[in-house]
Amino acid sequence: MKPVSTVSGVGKNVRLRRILKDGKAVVLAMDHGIEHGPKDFIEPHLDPNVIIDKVAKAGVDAIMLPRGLARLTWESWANRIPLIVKVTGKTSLRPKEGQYTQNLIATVEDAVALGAEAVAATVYWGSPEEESMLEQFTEIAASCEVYGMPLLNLAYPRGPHMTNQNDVEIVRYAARAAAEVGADLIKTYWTGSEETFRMVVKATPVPVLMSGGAKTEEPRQFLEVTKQVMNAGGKGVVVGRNVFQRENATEMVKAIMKVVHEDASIDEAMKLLK
Ligand code: FBP
Repeated sequence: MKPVSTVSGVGKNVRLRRILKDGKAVVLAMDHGIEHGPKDFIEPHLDPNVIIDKVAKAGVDAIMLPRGLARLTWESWANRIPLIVKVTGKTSLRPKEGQYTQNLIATVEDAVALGAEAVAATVYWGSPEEESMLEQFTEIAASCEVYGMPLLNLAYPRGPHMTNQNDVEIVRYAARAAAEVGADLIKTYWTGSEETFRMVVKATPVPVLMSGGAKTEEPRQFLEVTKQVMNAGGKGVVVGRNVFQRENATEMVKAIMKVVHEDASIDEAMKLLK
């Protein structure tokens, strides 16, 4: 007997396929204006429309924005790049004690209203605020089920007691837990090697994307990590600073796309940056 699909289940699949067309994706993350402040952007990229246009030209698979930024920039991304609305956030201006949680800054309904293809929400797994973050995530997940909206969890292990948040056992615990509470996609930390990242992927029954991290000194270093993520069975990357802190953001995205979608060698991908 053919399995029966729910209407919202179909909606999730349709939207997911608009992002992960071949099962893989390169997503531009640009919530840094909230999370870190404008200091994260190089001068020519202070205008978000400039960077959105540059990554659209490279054919990036999706863009992750907070609600307000999505609203202000819609003419740059509409009909060019699938939108993921990040519905949780915090600033780095808060006191230290407040850094272990994120607040709701948009709703799933906002994402629907904006024409988004997915919603993203952070959980700081293991944080002193994990309890309330999980309640928040559960409510977001429930709304996503209603609207057929795929849900990406930024699965970030974090807490004052954590000495190494990139430790494979901690990262794979967070990624696995995220899948178990209903995430359709996971974005999590690089664990330092292909071998350990494979352990994360194996333990996680939904696609795992690597979270970019601070800009590497050379573009090649980021491409090398991306290559290892893909070799480990990862389904792509969600990257911010490694793209928008470089003037040649279009070429950088093209190079990352080449590794993710075409299994290109680093040398081949580097040719796009020459
Ligand atoms: P990057 O590729 O620049 O690391 O972006 C990923 C991201 O999760 C952003 O979505 C977010 O703004 C930032 O990192 C948060 O970083 P952190 O929590 O380490 O301050």
